[in-house]
Amino acid sequence: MMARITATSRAGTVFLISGSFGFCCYNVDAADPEAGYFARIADTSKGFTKYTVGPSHITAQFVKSTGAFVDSFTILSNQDSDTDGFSDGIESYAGTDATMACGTNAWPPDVNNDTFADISDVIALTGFFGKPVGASPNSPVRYDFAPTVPDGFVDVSDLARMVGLFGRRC
Ligand SMILES: [Ca+2]
Ligand SMILES: [Ca+2]
Ligand SMILES: [Ca+2]
Repeated sequence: MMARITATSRAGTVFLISGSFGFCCYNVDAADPEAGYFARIADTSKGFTKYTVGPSHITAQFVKSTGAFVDSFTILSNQDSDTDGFSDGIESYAGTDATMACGTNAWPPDVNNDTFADISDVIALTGFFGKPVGASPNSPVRYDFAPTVPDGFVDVSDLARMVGLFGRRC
């Protein structure tokens, strides 16, 4: 069983119940007066929650062993220490340096590290377009730097953010 209460930034505490073993599963009563407090809930899957923790973010992903339930969320810092337009949280998540605005793995849209956001970066990103973050052939996390809380996919929000900076130098 897996249940989660809101993960909206600054919305308060996140409660996560993740059943890893034992008898599966007690039925969830959707009419229960407390059911509405849960952002995601399921009574059909067993599994565990994998946490990925960086200096300015935490990502939690439900890894199922039975059933089909899918859930993940990220909590991150909105501070931007190097004032490069990308929060420490996004940089922590994507693996760029949150204290360096320019250079190797320093500015999220400059995926080829040549200090420009240009067509080479767009081509590199479109190579993973539509893919979730994960092991090959999925996308490296480096390409998932949008929206404000990255969503685990390389899609139009990442491309739009990159194209919005097209031609700029970090
Ligand atoms: Ca930054
Ligand atoms: Ca570049
Ligand atoms: Ca994304």
